[in-house]
Amino acid sequence: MGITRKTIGRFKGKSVVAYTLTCPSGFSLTALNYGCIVTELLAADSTGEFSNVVLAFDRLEDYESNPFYLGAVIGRIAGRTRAEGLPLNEGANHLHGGAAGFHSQFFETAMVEGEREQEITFRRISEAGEEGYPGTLDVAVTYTIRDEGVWSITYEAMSDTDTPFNPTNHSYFNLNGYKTSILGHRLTVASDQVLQLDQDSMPTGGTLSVAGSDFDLRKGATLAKAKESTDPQLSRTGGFDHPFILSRKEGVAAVLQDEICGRVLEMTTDAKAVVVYMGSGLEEGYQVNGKQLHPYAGVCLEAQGYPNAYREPRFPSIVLKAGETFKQQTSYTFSLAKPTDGGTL
Ligand code: FUC
Repeated sequence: MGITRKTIGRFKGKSVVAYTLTCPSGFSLTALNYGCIVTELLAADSTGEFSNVVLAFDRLEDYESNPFYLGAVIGRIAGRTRAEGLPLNEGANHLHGGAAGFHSQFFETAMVEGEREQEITFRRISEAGEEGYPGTLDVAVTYTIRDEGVWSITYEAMSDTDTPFNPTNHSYFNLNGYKTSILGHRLTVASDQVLQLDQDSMPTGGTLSVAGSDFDLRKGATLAKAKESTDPQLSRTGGFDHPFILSRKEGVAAVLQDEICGRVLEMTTDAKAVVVYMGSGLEEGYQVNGKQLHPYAGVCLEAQGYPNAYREPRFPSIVLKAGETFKQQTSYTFSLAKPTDGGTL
């Protein structure tokens, strides 16, 4: 119970510290002061066995470059942005805050230990000009875990100049601890529309109704269905790698279930969209959770504003005005399925 800290290595001449937050039930989260990377999230299955339900590299050094952004906080802007002056790190695009985005930066830490709740806040100053962004941004990311199986992420930020800000968390969930791929997981999303993507996965500015398509997750579907889909939007990306516009401001935005182990993950958020990424681009040659990494080893549920909103006037703005406070919260709640749960939103 409580919070422990352990220095586990050095990146860029600085100590990498792992903080482990543990609740009385055994629900536990471990995160690094580098990229706010979540390396372990222990949740119980229906037999009471705890497994790490996020993908984690076995070798610490793989986190220094972290090609798949495993477990990291993404900033200043999540997803793909038409570069137009921002540094390129994926073809002609600026992706996930650039090569030296938040995922590869050190943060200061502060902790609050409680009986049934543990909290850690990661904070850093992103200097004006960092990765091409205007304004000095003071950013804080707080992870709170609660005994009943809730992990909440709260983002807070303030800038001295107008600047785009659209953070997310890039944890890859696998509810059975990577005993199998995520293709058998069932996903439900409260979304009537997705953003249409072009050949480079950049939003075109258009939206597509989910009705009658394999994007319709309002009653849930297995992720295998999206991988096998002949919808041109899905076959190009090998399944979901798309922003779903969230239809409701309140309530559960998404539910992920694995019937084999019985774990259920519910996501709530005040963000406007969730990018569902099924890990089609995950590559062999890395060890995660004690075995070889494969495509579809994990699925990301990245709550955020619309990708490319910085360049697309039709999308809700992601510009944080000078002196204003940004606040966004996303929670992931773990529970166990009752046999009759249908996963309908
Ligand atoms: C996701 C995706 C990308 C990418 C990456 C690692 O958020 O949208 O396509 O490959 O992260």
